Amino acid sequence: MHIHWLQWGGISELKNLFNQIHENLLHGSGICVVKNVPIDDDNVSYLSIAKSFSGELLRDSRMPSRSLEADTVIYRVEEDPLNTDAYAHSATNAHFPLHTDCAHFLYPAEVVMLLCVQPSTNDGDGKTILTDVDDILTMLTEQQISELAISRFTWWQGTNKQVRVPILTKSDDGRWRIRFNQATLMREMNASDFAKSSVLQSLIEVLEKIELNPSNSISLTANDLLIVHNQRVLHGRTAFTSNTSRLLKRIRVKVNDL
Ligand SMILES: O=C(O)CCC(=O)C(=O)O
Ligand SMILES: [Fe+2]
Repeated sequence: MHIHWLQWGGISELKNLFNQIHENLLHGSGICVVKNVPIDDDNVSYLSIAKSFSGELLRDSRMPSRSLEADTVIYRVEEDPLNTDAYAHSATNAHFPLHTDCAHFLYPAEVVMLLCVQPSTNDGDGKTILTDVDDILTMLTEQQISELAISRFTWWQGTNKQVRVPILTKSDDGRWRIRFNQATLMREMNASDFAKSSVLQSLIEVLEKIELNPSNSISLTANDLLIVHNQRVLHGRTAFTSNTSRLLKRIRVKVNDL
């Protein structure tokens, strides 16, 4: 994985900063970290970057009990002792395996932003794990790739909505895209069909290997803003010690041109 490191240079430099982020997400590695993004109660700098995409800032309405900010577009990723949703890794201190945000949506957000307000106070835990689809594909066989690109997996089977789409798709520019979240897929497919699928088990083994390679993880520090192309890069995090006040603020954006 390759990270494009950038610096916040104030509102006057926003256009230039945004152009570099956009260019990276469009043609580059799909992973940027902007350093020194100021944090204030109104999230002014953070929202100014998010709004530069001219896309739709998505609300996470799934968990009304969670604290939300800025007209509910900012979701606080923090350990929540009151959380009872077993699928809401973001509200726990547990390991969150490599995944796509909104993997079960018909159209997952193209951009996921995570602003680190406070890292875990325990050095070396709560690390961010990143990998891009091309690195994953180098560890799969041709046969596995074509199965992942052809099989329509059951991502969601709600009454008014069904989402049955492959894990790998090719976009018009010939680049691969990926959607994956093992917990949500297992929930919809049922555990025994999920366990019987050898291609899914192989993919999970590959992702576990990627997670174990230290060169695929970084420790975000306060004021670091991670921006990933959510359809080309998987992200996750290692477990962290409970009660360490780790806090990230998350924004998801639907962007037509990415
Ligand atoms: O806690 C993290 O570092 C990642 C959180 C995350 O991936 C999410 O909330 O979707
Ligand atoms: Fe996520």
